[in-house]
Amino acid sequence: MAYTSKGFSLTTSIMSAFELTTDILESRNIAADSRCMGDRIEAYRTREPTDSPHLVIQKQEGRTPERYCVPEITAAELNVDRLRTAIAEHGALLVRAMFPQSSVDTLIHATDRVVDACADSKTPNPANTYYNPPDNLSSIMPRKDRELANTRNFHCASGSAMCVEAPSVAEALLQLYEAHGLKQLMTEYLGEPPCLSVKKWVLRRSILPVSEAGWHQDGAFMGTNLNSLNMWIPLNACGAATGAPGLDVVPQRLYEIVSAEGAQFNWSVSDSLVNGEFAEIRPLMPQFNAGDAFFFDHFYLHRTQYRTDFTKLRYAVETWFFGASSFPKNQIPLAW
Ligand SMILES: O=C(O)CCC(=O)C(=O)O
Repeated sequence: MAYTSKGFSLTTSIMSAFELTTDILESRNIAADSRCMGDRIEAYRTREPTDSPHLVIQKQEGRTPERYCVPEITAAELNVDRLRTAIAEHGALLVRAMFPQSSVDTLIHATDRVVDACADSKTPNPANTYYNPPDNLSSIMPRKDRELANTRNFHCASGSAMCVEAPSVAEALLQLYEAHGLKQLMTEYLGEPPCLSVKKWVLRRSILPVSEAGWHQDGAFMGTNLNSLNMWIPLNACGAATGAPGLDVVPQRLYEIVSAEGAQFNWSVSDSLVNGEFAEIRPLMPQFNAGDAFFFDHFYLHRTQYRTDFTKLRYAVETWFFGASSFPKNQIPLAW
């Protein structure tokens, strides 16, 4: 891909030369992967974001979409223009069948193994594909061991785990994303090479019954003077009335962080505010299929789908990408 004064000149072509199988995953060199992940984290230890990033989504005064919805396209239709237009007009884009079932099955198995290994991390275990945290995880956190322990406890309680706990899984995911054209797409979208984040790259397996997680915009704790894109990959059918928790979303492009007044946390938004302020737009609960890719940024208002009668687990991978110079330092960036 060539970078010219007008930006990146090639549109993204989606490739799929590499698919992730458990055999491929388990044949990786776990020591090399752990070193590599450690180096990716180290690359950002002293790096600070620019104070004045060029924001890739600019506020469009007075522009309202024809209808409030979650726009959908197929993987073959995905390119940077479609992505940027959807995020600017609707706040999100749902790409159907981005990843094939073989990779999805491998990731469900990997998520089970990583989440279980993290929950059981006090039991001594030889380093393996599914658990081998890089040595610098504690020292990179601003409050060191305390912050790492809090982050791990938070994940453990919600059935999730940071991808970097299992560097071989993380490296294999990067390979999978690159094979599907996502590194190029993110570079084009963000206007510079992407980085990822230790804290916001998460393997998720829901716990039932689902507890009421607050409506939120990730910008409330990441900051907003940055460029971001989350790719949320459901690994099984979820949302709507599937019986497995998806995401509830407010299908609108927002440019500000909504007030936390009356909410449970200082970064969340109360139910009554969502139902009052966004009554006309009406929150949606889309149906997601295994291997879809749901893109949104730090202004999108959403929550883990909440109802009391879910009967099925939901697996997902959450991966946030940021500009290499416009990242939230508090989420612990790492190089791609
Ligand atoms: O997977 C979930 O339920 C929550 C995901 C989320 O909040 C996010 O990706 O920002």
